[in-house]
Amino acid sequence: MFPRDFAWGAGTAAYQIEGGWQADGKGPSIWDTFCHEKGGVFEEQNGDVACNSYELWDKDLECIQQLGLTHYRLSLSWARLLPDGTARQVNQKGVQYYNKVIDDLLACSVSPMVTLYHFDLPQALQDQGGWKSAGIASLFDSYAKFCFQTFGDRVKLWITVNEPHVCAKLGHEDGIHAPGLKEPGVAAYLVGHNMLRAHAMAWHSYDAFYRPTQRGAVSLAINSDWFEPLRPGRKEDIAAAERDLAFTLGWFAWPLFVTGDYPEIMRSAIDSQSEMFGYGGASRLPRFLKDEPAILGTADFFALNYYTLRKVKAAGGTGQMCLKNDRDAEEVLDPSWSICGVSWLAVVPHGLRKLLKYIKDTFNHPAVYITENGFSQVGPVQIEDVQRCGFYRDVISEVAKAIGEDGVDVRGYFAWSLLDNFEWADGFSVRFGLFHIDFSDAKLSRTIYHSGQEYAKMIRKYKKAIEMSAMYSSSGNQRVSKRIHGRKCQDKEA
Ligand code: PNW
Repeated sequence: MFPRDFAWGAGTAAYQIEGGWQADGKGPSIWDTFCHEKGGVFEEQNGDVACNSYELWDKDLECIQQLGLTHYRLSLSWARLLPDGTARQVNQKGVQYYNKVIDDLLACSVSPMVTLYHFDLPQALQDQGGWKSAGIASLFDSYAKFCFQTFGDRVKLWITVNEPHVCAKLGHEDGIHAPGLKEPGVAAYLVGHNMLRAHAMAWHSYDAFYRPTQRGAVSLAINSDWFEPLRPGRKEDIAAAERDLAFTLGWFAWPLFVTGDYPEIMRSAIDSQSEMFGYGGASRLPRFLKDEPAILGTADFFALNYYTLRKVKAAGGTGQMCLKNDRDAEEVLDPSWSICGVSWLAVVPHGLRKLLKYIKDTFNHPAVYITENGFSQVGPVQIEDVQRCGFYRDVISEVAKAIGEDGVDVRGYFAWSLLDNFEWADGFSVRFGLFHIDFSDAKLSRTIYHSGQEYAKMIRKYKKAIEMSAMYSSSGNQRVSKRIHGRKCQDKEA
């Protein structure tokens, strides 16, 4: 079912694994600040050391090889490369670190997929207004150009921003992610807007200056659940599920793939709520300006982070002007689904197939990379993680069906995550890794989970099948060429 050149990957993010938060001239990021101010993270934990991948990269590479990955998704720490966020000062030690990572991967025939921004804004830029300020887009563009220039000779798959929805909402509405702002109903839309503008500027820069020689592809990673009406016969539940999808996937996918603007359902819901609350002035959902770089068409592929499916019913206002109120949808977990680890993560692999089909039909059959999907563990560590083995088997078979039966152009699958790591506000209490790390042990040794072995087995099986088909077709080719040759000889003889 899986096409030749299918990407079998796993992902990580800089702040979640690297540690070395002050090493060799790295500047502070908003996650350093957020964790060091008490109260935001489980048991006051932080990513100061995390998996110490800054020093233990060789060990990570061994894990990658043990799985047999063809691709590895990592993110660059902006503040490790440009300590104050601007290209005025480049931290060469940071450049060296990522050069080594990229070169080592390529030497092992593993292709890097590189995310430029995975939640860790340089603190110096937050101090100037961060993602809420319009000027962030050109600062991001300069950083992106620096990265394309420095690493783009070897990196062919780029993600500009990871999960703008999560940064916007958790970081600026709920205040449970860095920078910890609680400005309901307003800041998140502004942040999402500036992330799209920043992404589009970087894409246009790549397109104009780097694509001609580097020939890579650039996208933005959108996280979305699949949403279904709780009571499929009820109009209000159907409408609530549509709204939920528009406010999650549509928020970013519509501008990139459909109209260059936000979904109409989203704008009208926000504007009618503004009116209800007597919020004057411009729409809380900003507008894209005509004289700025176009947003439409600035994704070379669809990058999807999928975790779960949610059943949705009409909610009926929260009484406050906020995102939840604008969405007006209540999400319910089906009691028959098992929950894995974190409360929001129900195990529903078939939701991925449905979402993939929706993406194919709605966004004009794009090439899709599933840039994150995974299953977490909480509580006593189980190296023999039977349930997670089953999860990976099931979800990958759903991807196979999406490709084989629904004709979705899926180009790759990245398990989240290579390693147990710093799971943001949940600290180290939630484990997503294919490799276990004992964070209380100074060596931080990596031990493969059974699910890691299961994933490796699936990758081996795929590689074997590709090898066999190559052998078959090359022996076929030999026969064909012999035949041609034979005919030529006969022709000559004739
Ligand atoms: C994604 N939520 O984030 C991120 O890209 C990863 O860094 C993270 O480790 C992974 O998913 C697992 O959580 C999310 O609360 C963080 O709904 C929080 C949520 C969803 C995604």
